[in-house]
Amino acid sequence: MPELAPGLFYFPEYLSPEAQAELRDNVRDVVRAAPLFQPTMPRTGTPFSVRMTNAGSLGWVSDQRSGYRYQATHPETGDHWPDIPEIALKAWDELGHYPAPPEACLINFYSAQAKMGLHQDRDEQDLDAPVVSLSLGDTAIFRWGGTTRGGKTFSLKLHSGDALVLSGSARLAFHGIDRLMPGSSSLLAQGGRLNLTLRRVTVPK
Ligand code: MD3
Ligand code: FE
Repeated sequence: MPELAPGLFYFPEYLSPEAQAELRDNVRDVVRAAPLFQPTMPRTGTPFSVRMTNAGSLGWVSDQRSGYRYQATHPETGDHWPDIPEIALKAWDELGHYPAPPEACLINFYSAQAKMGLHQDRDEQDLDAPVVSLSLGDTAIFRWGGTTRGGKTFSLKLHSGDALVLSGSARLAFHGIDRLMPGSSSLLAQGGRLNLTLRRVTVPK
């Protein structure tokens, strides 16, 4: 199991080409039920360049007024989120090694120009649970560092089908996506990249 840093595990080509195509189609169905929305930053209202949706009992959302949070319903339609795709649940079971199921599957869609600045994921109550990430479509330059801002950082190309597990001290690492490599994958007909992150939000009983 390749550990790139303490708690950061990398599984290149974890999903077969067939599984990638199936998961892509599952995400298309999720997006039909729960359309992509463009989150905005707390206080400033600056929009993210990444569009998002969720599957699961809870989904991550953000807007200027109420900030970052998890909620059971889509911010625009008010509907409950669709179920998490089977392939993603299987990845959590195989890679997460955690005794409770994920509650949220955040789905990020990157167009060719989209990026995500360095940040920590701290909106979950259960910070002992891992995060499992699955990449589909165009290759992205992923960057991560330590648990404080301004330290040394490292980068890694995430290809379609790759999985990452963030656990232990990597769970609170700063991380982001510098840029995409447009045209690097033919999985998504219109190009771009999908990233699914499976998360436990509440502390299991
Ligand atoms: C390291 N997503 O959704 S995935 C995010 O590719 C997010 O869309 C990026 O950062 C993306 O919050 C990176 C890899 C990842 C996901 C969650 C992490 C790395 C992480 C949580 C803690 C530390
Ligand atoms: Fe993140």
